Amino acid sequence: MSELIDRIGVCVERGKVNIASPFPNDMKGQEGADELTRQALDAGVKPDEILQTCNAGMQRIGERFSKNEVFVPELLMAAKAMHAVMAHLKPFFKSGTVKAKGKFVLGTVAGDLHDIGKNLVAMVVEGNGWEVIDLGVDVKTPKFLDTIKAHPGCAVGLSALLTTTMVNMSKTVAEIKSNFPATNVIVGGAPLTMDAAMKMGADGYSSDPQGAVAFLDRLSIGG
Ligand code: B1M
Repeated sequence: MSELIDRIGVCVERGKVNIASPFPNDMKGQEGADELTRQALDAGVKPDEILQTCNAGMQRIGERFSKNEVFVPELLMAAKAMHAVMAHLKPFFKSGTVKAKGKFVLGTVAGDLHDIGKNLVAMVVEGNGWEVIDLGVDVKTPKFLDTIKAHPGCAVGLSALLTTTMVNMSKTVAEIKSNFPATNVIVGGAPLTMDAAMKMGADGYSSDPQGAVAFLDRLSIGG
């Protein structure tokens, strides 16, 4: 079983989406992230375990990208393979929703196109009973402000994966706080830290989706 799980991580790292995918050349004709994830779930592997191996695969491709061993096309294929896995995992993260605890407006900040982590946050938060209004990627401040206005009482989550877009995140947090001081804002994403989040004026920071749920649940019980 552990071999099957490892293979999913390798498929994500190598960008092997499914059996029909001709990329990468040396994996032509082999099953990909799509088929192997289905097999693993059918065999009773926990979705969390699959997610863990995929995150490790993403980590490896990121490190190779940093060393100039692979380039943007390889990152894109890795993201595509990750999406194939997530399509299978989504129902597990979403199950259990009963009645919305509140609204959570979520988006990746301006200039940033990374959405895999943000999508995971959306799934887990939704699965924990919150209505998620996902604004997508490269979300400019006015879009956040308009959405907050349209959904009074909502909480807001901002994601950033680039050190350069943390600057935009900071500006968006400031605008939200200046226009809607009572709105609770949580930030997250690989380059963020609690310290950076507090300096931006955010109310919370989490390094993972579960921490975002904990933050939101504290709000919903008035804590
Ligand atoms: Co980009 N990229 N990328 N990339 N990419 C990184 C982030 C990078 C670290 C790679 C590297 O150099 N090692 C680097 C950033 C360096 C930096 O600024 N510190 C980088 C770069 C430089 C770039 C480009 C500039 C490359 C170029 O064009 N020269 C470019 C920028 C494009 C843009 O955004 N304007 C770029 C492009 C891309 C792709 C489009 C090819 C693709 C994204 C596809 C997509 O998302 N649809 C991509 C990818 C895949 C990556 C890596 C390999 C993987 C990111 C990922 O999905 N991780 C990444 C390297 C790495 O992370 N090791 C890299 C898996 C995901 C589950 O984790 O997103 O961290 P993550 O989310 C986590 C937590 O952070 C947290 O929960 C999630 C689940 O645990 N979290 C939150 C996230 N948001 C949260 C919000 C919360 C709470 C928790 O509350 C609201």
